[in-house]
Amino acid sequence: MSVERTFSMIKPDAVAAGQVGEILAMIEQAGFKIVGLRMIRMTEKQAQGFYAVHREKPFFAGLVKFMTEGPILVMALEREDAVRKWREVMGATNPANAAEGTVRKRFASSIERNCVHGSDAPETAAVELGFFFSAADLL
Ligand code: IDP
Ligand code: MG
Repeated sequence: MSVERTFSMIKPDAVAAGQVGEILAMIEQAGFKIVGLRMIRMTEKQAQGFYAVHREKPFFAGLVKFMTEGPILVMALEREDAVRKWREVMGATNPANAAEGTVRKRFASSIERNCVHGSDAPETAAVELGFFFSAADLL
């Protein structure tokens, strides 16, 4: 397995709750190098575009409202097997199913307000990194 990059976000719930520092520490302790990081506030259009794959889901409108309610951190993370490893460190979508010691087990309050995002495959990571970072940002 070679070094790869994945896309990650710290969502509005965790930023508002002051959990950024602890989540970044968990990321670094898991062996990731943070190779890109910005704080932004997504517009409704950006959130709809980013989550377009979920547009037919019953939770789509609520998800867009949540993801635009406040600032977020967008990040590019690098390590061996980064996509799979960051999904493992994040924990399951629903914190009720998340393993002990995962970010979502520690900080998420619901299946919607689950504090972090991670790409689900290398192909998705490439698209999601490109959504928020230009190639020159991530040399
Ligand atoms: P993931 O973030 O673990 O990849 P996805 O299924 O891709 O999970 O869903 C994207 C995001 O949509 C989740 O992280 C969560 O914020 C929200 N979400 C997913 N399923 C539900 C649901 O059943 N109700 C409300 N929100 C949901
Ligand atoms: Mg997903």
